[in-house]
Amino acid sequence: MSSVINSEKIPNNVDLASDKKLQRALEAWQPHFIDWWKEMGPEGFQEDQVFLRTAVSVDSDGWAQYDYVKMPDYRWGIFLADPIPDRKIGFGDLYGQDAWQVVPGELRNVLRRLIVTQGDTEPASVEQQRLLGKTCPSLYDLRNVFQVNVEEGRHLWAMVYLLQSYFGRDGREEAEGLLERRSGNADKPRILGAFNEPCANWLSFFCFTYFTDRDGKYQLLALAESGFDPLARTTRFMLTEEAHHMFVGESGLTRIIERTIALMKKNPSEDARAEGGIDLAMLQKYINFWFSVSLDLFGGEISSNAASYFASGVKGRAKEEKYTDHVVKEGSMKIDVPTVEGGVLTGLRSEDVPLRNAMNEVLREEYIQDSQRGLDKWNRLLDKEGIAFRLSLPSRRFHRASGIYAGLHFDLEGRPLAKSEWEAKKREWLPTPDDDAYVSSLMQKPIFDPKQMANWIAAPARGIKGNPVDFEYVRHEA
Ligand code: BYC
Repeated sequence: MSSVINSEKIPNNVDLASDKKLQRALEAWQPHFIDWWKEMGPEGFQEDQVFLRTAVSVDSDGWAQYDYVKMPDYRWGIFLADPIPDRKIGFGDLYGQDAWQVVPGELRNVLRRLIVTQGDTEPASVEQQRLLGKTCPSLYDLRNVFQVNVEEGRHLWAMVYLLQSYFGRDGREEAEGLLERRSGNADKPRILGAFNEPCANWLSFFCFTYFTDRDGKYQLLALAESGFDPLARTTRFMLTEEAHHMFVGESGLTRIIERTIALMKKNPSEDARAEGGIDLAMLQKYINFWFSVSLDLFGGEISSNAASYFASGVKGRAKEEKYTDHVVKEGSMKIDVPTVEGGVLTGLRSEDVPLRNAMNEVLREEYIQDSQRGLDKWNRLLDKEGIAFRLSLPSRRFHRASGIYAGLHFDLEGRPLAKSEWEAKKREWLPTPDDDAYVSSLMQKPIFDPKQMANWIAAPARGIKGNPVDFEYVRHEA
């Protein structure tokens, strides 16, 4: 094996040492990945020693190692969750048949497209977050964004492994394409909307990891059911890492709220902004934005693509085992479909949509309920502290850019609005350039002293892997 592609440098459980075809493909791709990482990965920290977790096996009680590492030397590995012996397809028309160990010819294009779409989001998120280090609120948070970034890098490797091992030449070309598109670039954008949105400050980052990474959780859960067994096994292991990314989002937003409460209490008129903090109304606007762009990631409410993914055994529902009917030839879901006359939105009509065509909505519904948990927790915190403000999720119809509500206007409760009403109100509901400027103004300077925390966020309750909060998680040469 070449000096770059070996099992020491690339931890794996896919027998890379004896897979000549995969070695050759990775040999061609890996240097491009490193070039991409150096160009588009975290800017200004590539030489630092960072206390990172690296996946080294799939054992549930010892899958990761923690140590200082320079990010370009991170050991991005390839892991599939352990096989389930004699696994069967768990849903759709082929329910009960053997899962596929190779790609069925007739499903090749569809599977490739899903794997490319999933793979595209991973480097996109690294690109979106590449400047955040320059304004970090603490070394603890700096390490967390880098941890998220290297693991998104590993998730890219996971999809590249599938493309290179199972999709021949087109797969290798797609693997290159994943390094060529760029988040937010008008000529070669990333595939899905939310991954082209700027994630320019830490409030956006925590909303992104709370809301957008949670779409990742649900999409991975749905792909973990796939009849294509290597995809199911890869995504099952990715979910282990994804949990930490959502923890970063949930704990980050919780810490912002804790700090805002403390600043409100300090101020005679409960004005967190006057104390250099993030007011709750601002947080609500960011929630409105990131929740709505993340809802778009689930695809159309009524989707023949989703129906055929389900029918053919390619993509199931999250935790398919909790349902009783896995074939779903019958049954429907009520969906509020907009009624439009002469280009004007007139209202909503409840329609019974065959359940297979509503699979995107089934997943979106679970995602909404899961997202609500954090809001409930934050509202309990506000209540306990005697603060009347309540945070809420906007309606699923609010500010949508894909699906049946796209291009139409709804208020936060989902009531139809005329365009002029929307134009008059949207500044109250979504972050304006002035809001972004205010949030960014709080985050002008990075904090590299392990004993300090930015003024707008509370310290976490505990550090990483048993270390104290003020541990030197990143050894940064200023
Ligand atoms: N933006 O039938 P439809 C993650 C396209 S996040 C732009 O409604 P379908 C992560 C769609 O491709 C998880 N285009 O949707 C998180 C289709 O195009 P064509 C990522 C969009 O096919 C944080 C057309 O619109 N994983 O892991 O059911 C950090 C109509 O399609 C959008 C996946 O997404 C959009 N938002 O697709 C790091 C899983 N939505 O056919 C990582 C793989 C739809 O007309 N992807 N379109 O050209 C899928 O399962 C599906 O492609 C979708 C929905 C869920 C995206």
